[in-house]
Amino acid sequence: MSGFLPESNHIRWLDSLKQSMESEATTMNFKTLIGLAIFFVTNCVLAQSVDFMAPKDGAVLSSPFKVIFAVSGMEVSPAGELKPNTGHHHLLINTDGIASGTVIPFDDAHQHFGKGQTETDLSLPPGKYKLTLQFANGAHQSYGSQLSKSIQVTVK
Ligand SMILES: [Cu+2]
Repeated sequence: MSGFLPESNHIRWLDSLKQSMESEATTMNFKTLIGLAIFFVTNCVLAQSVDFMAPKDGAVLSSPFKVIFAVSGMEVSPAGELKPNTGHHHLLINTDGIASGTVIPFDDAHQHFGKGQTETDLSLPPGKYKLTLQFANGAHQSYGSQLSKSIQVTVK
């Protein structure tokens, strides 16, 4: 019988091998989970977006009404200065967001908040409107669709 492990030892060896494989799998899963957690936390912290604090999408309003802007992952700064990760809000009325890098027009459909304002009182005749927030840099160059958000409102 020399050269062979006694049967009980052989089983114990298989068991310990199985256990070490299982614990390795657990370690791998744990590492994957930690990696995913770090990925999501980092992404949330660094995520850049704009949103309307008011009005709500689909709101029915009386004119004038207050529009409140919010931005995440960027700092609000007056126009004129070109600093990374800063910019100012724009409110676009019944028009689409502006492609990244394009200067936002100065007209009735594109209001600039170049002093760094984060809210405004908007007066509009009765009707349905698409309101779009567009964040842009100190030279009014759009940050594109990632920093744009549209809602629909009805003015009574
Ligand atoms: Cu501007």
